[in-house]
Amino acid sequence: MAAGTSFLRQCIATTTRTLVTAKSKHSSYHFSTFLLPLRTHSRRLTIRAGITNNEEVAAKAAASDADSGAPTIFDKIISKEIPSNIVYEDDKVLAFRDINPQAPVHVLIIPKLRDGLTELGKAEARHGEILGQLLYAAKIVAEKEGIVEGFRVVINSGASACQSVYHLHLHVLGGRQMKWPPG
Ligand code: DGP
Repeated sequence: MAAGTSFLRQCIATTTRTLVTAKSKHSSYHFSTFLLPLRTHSRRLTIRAGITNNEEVAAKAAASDADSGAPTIFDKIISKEIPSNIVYEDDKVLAFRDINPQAPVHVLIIPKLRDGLTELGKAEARHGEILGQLLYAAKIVAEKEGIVEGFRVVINSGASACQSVYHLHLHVLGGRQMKWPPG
């Protein structure tokens, strides 16, 4: 009985995270639409929980390959092997629109040379200059996109932050009211 209750609580907690994610990605989804069936049908509960876990599982899978040195999709974007919608570029950084935008403005900024920066958590003192350049590029992008009066810069570092591409990148988000805390 106690174990069953604990399992149910865990499922509801997982599901709640799913709902937050779903709402942020598809603003037409409403919390109550999901929550009621989830409380009454444990089968659906499992299905919904799977949505969140996919994101987390994908992030963990990406993390397991993070230090292999293998090129990422961003290397192909830098080399223009695959197309992207470039917003800003200089000799050190590239800024392009995210393929899966979470706001009216959602731009990724990456260093052209990864130099060990698979994630922010791998930064060393020698990376100070490029880290500053990336942040300054975020301000330039915000200006170019007309959101400099209010924007958010996000760096997901590591699997528990759901980082999915292991080439350091800043997300520049804006064009809508941001909420806090983030999911
Ligand atoms: P993160 O989860 O913090 O590692 O963010 C990675 C972002 O990269 C994610 O928001 C989607 C974006 N992304 C992945 N593949 C591509 C791509 O091929 N093109 C573009 N423009 N963005 C991509």
